[in-house]
Amino acid sequence: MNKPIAPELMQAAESVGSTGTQAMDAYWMPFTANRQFKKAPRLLTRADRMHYVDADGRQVLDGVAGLWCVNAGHNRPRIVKAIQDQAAEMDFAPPFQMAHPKAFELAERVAAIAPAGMGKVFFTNSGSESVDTALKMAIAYHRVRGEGQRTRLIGRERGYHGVNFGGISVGGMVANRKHFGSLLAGVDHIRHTHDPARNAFSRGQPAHGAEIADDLERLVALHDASTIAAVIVEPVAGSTGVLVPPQGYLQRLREICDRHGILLIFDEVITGFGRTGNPFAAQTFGVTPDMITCAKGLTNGCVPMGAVIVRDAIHDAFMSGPEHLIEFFHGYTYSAHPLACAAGIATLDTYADDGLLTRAKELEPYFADAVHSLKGEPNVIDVRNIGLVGGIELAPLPGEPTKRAFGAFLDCWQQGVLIRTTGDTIAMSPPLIIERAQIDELVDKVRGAIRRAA
Ligand code: PXG
Ligand code: PLP
Repeated sequence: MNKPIAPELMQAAESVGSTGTQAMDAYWMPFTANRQFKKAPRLLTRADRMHYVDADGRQVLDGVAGLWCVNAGHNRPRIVKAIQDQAAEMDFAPPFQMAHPKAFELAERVAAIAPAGMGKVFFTNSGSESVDTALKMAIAYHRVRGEGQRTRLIGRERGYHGVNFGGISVGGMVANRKHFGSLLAGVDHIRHTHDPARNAFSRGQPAHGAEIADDLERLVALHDASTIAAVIVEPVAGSTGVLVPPQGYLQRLREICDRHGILLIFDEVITGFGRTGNPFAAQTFGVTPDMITCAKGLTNGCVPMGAVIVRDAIHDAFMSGPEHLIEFFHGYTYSAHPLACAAGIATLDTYADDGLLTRAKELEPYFADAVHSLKGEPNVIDVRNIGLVGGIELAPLPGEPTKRAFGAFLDCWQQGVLIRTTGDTIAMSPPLIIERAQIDELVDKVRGAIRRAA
C-alpha cells in the first residue's frame, strides 16, 4: 500500500525552493532551538503515505507519524476530499447554542470505538485543551454532586499533559514547568514507573512495578481522599521516553481510585487511535478510566482537533439543573469545527477500511524484534516497546545530556529517516500503515546512527 512518491510530486517539491531564499526571522518556532535550527533548517514540503519530501526534494521515511499523529499515513485521499468538500460546503458553524450534523456524527463514531460505558464526547482543538477540559470537568463533576471540596488534582512524575496551565501543573517534566511560576494550586504527583534496574530491555509490559501504584495511597493519607478530584496518567508515557506500564499497575491504580471515589483520567493523546493495537490503550490494558483525553490521531493530524471521552454517568451528573441553563461553562470557539469533524469522520472511515485500529497488534512482534535487535549496540542502555511504539534509551554523553540522542536524530535525518528524541531516548512511532521492510529500514538507519554517535 506504500508506493514511492510520484515523480510529479517530487518535481513540485523541488520547485518549492530550498532553504536559501525564505526569510526566517518572524516565525518563533515551538519547542525548537530556534537559532540553531535557522542556521541549518530542516524543511518539509510534501508528504504521501509513509514519506515526507524535504525542501531539497529528498524522500524521508516518517518514523514518528509526523508527531505521533498521522496514524493512517499522509495524504490519504478520503480525508483530503472530505476536508476539501467541507471547506466548500460550510466553513464554520458556532458551537455554542448551535451545532452542525457532523459534530453529532463524529461524536457517535468516537463513542462507538471507546470502551463500553464511555459514550459522551466533548470536542477541543488539541491534546493540551483536552487535558485542561478534563481537569475542569472532574472538579465540576464533584461539585454538581455536592462534593465541591474535591478539587485536588494528581498527576505523575515524568508525565506529559500538554502545555496549558492545567497540563503543566499535573505534568511531571521539569523543563516544561520550571519557567512558568507557581502553576495551579492544589496539585500533587505520584511516582513515575520507570525502573531500569529491574525492567531494562523488557518486551512489552515490564514485570516489576505494579506496587508503584500504591504511591497514590501515600497522597490519600497526606491530603485525604475527600479533597482529591482526579488522577491523570498516560497509559504509556510518550514524551518522557516511552514508559510502558508495569503489569498490573493500571489495574491497581483503578482499584485505588475506586476505593476513594477519585476519578481516573487516561491521557491517550498518543496512545489513542490504534497505536497500541486497539482503538485505545484502555482496551489494550483492560482498564477502563472515567475519562479519556485524545487528539492527534482523531483527525490523522490533518486538522487540529482533540476530544474528552467521558463515562455516561459523569455527563449525566451534569444534566440535573433546570433544562434552560448551560450545564458546563466551558468550550472553545473552534470546538467541533466543521473541517475537523469532516476530517475526523473520514479518518475513522480510513482506519476502518484499512483495519488500522488493530494493525499494531499484528505488527507488534515484528516491530518488537526489530527494536530489541538494537540491544548490544553502543550506549544502548534500554529498549522499550508496546504496539507500534519503540523507545531506545542511550547513555548520555558525560555532562551533556540529550546531545547523543539529538546527534542520532540529525544523523537519521541525513539518512532520510525522521525520528523523535526526548532526553537521550529515541522514540519511534511510525504510521500504522508501515510495511515490514520499512520497519527494517527505519531500525537499520537508527542502528547506523547509534553506532556513529558512539
Ligand atoms: N497529552 C499527551 C499524553 C501528549 O502526548 C499532549 C497531551 C498535548 O497535545 P497537543 O496537541 O496540545 O500538543 C500530548 C502531545 C514528543 C511530543 O515528541 C509529544 C507531544 C507533543 C509534542 C511532542 O514526544 N504530545
Ligand atoms: N480571548 C478573547 C478576547 C476571546 O474573545 C476568546 C474567544 O471568544 C478567547 C480568548 C478564546 O478563544 P478560543 O475560543 O479560540 O479558545
